[in-house]
Amino acid sequence: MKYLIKDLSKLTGFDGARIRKWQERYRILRPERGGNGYWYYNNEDYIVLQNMKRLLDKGEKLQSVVSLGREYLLGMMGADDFSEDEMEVIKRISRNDFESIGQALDRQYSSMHFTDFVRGPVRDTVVLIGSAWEAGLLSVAEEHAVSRWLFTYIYGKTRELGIVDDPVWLVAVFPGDPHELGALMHYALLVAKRIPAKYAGTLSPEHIIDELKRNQYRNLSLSLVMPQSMEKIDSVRSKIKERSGVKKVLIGGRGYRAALAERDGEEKPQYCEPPVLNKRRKSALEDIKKGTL
Ligand code: B12
Repeated sequence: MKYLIKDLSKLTGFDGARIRKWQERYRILRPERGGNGYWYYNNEDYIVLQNMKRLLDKGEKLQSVVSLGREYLLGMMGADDFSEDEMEVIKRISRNDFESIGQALDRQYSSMHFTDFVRGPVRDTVVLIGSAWEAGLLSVAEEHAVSRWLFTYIYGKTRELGIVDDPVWLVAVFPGDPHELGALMHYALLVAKRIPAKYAGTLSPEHIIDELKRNQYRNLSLSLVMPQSMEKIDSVRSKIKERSGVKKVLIGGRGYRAALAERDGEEKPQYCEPPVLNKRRKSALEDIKKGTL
């Protein structure tokens, strides 16, 4: 994945001028220059900035943080961040052994309600996949394979609740957001409430509008995980509402919660808390404090 400086700025909250200054002064980012003159940053640059942000948010001084260097900042999240059980799941993913993950999930499902199952073990698995990928413990191919498997697993369990005819509620991913599993979980929770819903996945606004016009939908849910401005959210919502005639367009997910918090002037929610407290990060902080770095 390639990012422009404005993407990185949106994702990390650092403004573009600051990112460029750090790039030139500290050489901790390694963007490539495109033929059009734009700088293209990669996922590692994003992780470096994300980890810098974590340390700066904790009150560390910029000089101490940049003195850690690119490699250190990149490696701040690693196997140490995950519990033994989580590492076991990650190893199984790497071996393509999805069956045993499914069996473990099934065992948990057998002792709880579907809703708690989705909000608990299923959610934990989704977050684990994302965190392991971000930590570099899963390759892109492994993440794709397991996300696809998990999709089928959740969809299958939802269908077991019974097929509801004549859907009145459409569920889609907020256009442009790459996180599909959050939308699927929302769909699963609607079906658990016996709401006749249909899962549409990732669609452009035009295709969402076409689908809404073709059927008797009353509501549309859009699931938003990435941060997005309230202006953009409102414009997508009103465009779809006006052109499709659907009664209600609901937006939800962590990206929407963040937009609401920003609009109301609240502190942005903290993202991506590591699964367990990071030992290496803890020792990095101690080293900074002792001045031994
Ligand atoms: C899983 C995950 C991934 C998976 C996605 C798998 C998939 N196919 O869905 C993968 C690994 C592919 C991924 C990729 C990326 N991700 Co990601 N990802 C995550 C992770 C771990 C979970 C997000 C998620 O799926 N949440 C869904 C559920 C669990 O939560 P939810 O949104 O609140 O939804 C619930 C409810 O709100 C409700 N709900 C959902 N929708 C709706 C709608 C309505 C109307 C209602 C009422 C309710 C409702 O139902 C759900 C169940 O209760 C988060 C970090 C985290 N800890 O959350 C990062 C995170 C969202 N990702 C992030 C980013 C940046 C990315 C990338 C762009 C790059 C990167 N380095 O990570 C790439 C995109 C790649 C691409 N292709 O473009 C960032 C966003 C940064 C930010 N500032 O917010 C996060 C926060 C991680 C971080 N670095 O801090 N990611």
